[in-house]
Amino acid sequence: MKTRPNGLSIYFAGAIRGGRKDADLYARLIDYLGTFGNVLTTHVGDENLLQEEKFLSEAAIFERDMQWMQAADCVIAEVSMPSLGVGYEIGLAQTLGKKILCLYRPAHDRSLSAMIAGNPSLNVKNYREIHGAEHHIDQWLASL
Ligand code: 6K6
Repeated sequence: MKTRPNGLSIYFAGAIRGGRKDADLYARLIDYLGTFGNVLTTHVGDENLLQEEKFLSEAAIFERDMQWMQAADCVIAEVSMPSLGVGYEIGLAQTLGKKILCLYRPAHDRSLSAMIAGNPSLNVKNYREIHGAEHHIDQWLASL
């Protein structure tokens, strides 16, 4: 976990069991977010850490993630790869009153769940490549 005194605590959500095709993208977004504050969930982009986490029980993973969610100032979710866990985290973040940014890459072979795309409490931003996502992050964080 990166630490930066007085920075934002950022909960980054991305698919794990939902599929790891975007893991490199998550890692790059997490690095970028680290320039704004503390990313609590760096493991989402880190394959080696995920190997280590195989030794944690599922209950311990859930409990730790719930504590990080409570502590987070904001939640940024990459939602292009459908994931039960990410959907759960977004719903919980909304219940807890967190600020939430969802980043989505449209593609011809998928469409974003209406539970996310149609939710007026979420900020959903479409992008094509990472610089577009970074631009959305800049603008959204500046507006908090
Ligand atoms: C390692 C190998 C198998 O499982 C692990 C460790 N698993 C997890 N560790 C930390 N966070 C997790 C883990 N599984 C899910 N999450 C949380 O749910 C993350 O914060 C992700 O944002 C989200 C991914 O959910 P799935 O349903 O795609 O796994």
